Amino acid sequence: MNLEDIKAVGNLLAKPQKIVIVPHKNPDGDAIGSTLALWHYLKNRGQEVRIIAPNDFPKFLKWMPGNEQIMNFERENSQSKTLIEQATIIFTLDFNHLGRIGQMEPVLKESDATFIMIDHHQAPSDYAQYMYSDVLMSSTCEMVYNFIEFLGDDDKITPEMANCIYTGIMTDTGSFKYSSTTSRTHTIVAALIDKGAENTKAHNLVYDTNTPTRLHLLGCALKNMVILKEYNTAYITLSQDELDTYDYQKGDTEGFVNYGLTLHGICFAVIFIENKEEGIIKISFRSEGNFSVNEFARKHFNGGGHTNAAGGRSDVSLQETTEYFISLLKDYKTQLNA
Ligand SMILES: [Mn+2]
Repeated sequence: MNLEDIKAVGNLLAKPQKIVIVPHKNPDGDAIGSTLALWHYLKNRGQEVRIIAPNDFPKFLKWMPGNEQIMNFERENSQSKTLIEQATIIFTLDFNHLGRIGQMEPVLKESDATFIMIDHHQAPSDYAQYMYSDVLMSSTCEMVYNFIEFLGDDDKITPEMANCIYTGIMTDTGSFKYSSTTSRTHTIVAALIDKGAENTKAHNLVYDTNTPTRLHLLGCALKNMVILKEYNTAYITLSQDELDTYDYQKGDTEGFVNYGLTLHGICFAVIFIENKEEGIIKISFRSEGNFSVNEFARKHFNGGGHTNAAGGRSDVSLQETTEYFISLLKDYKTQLNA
């Protein structure tokens, strides 16, 4: 964000506004952490502010301070619409394309509010008047920390905000191990602990919350894993029947895709998850090194994301989807063996 924009946003926030903060659909730790931290910050500045999420989010995130204030657009539809219609400022966090918010898209498109984007994904679209977009950032949470610092308010970061920002950085960096983790990330994390972030508690509450059925579902996923050695690729499938057998709850498959990358020599890992209700196959892509899953997902599976982590979808059956996927790999053989 350039100085001029920071000044302009600072001036906007100096006046009373009606603010709505929006994370992407199926919000993750970074989306919930960043929207909550910003919510606390703006509320403490005396602003009228609400977070409206496109849909529900996993239980292991429902301990973060203020989470009970998050509105669910699916469940509280008319109230959400009214708040968006009345908003003078809309912050969009952890996404950069209105297609990422599902049924909220047409409602946001109608709004005359000033849009402010804070996000670290590639190829932002141009709906926002003020854009803080940086693909080199570990997480939107790290950017919210910077944003508050830009406004000269890092001394106003409360323990509540510190816990939310810490959690989002932790989840988006795979506990500080992905290549997007910089010395600056660690400097911010150190500052957050000084400001009251409870690091051990955040880890326990997010990662040590398995249910027996989730571990059994993981077992099923790992058993289904197919390893394509010639492409250094591993993929997992989960059918709706399998999800039902293990009493699938929202968020249960989070992180499953990463297991493929723990295999020696594998640099491309994918999970295909059948969703009968939506009639789609949800896909997550992960890679190590230079192979861009963002480009792969954009080109073939109506998705996108980052170089090493992206999502996509398919409208054909699980079997047709994996067959199509395998047929694509031929063209990437050199890249995947680099
Ligand atoms: Mn993120």
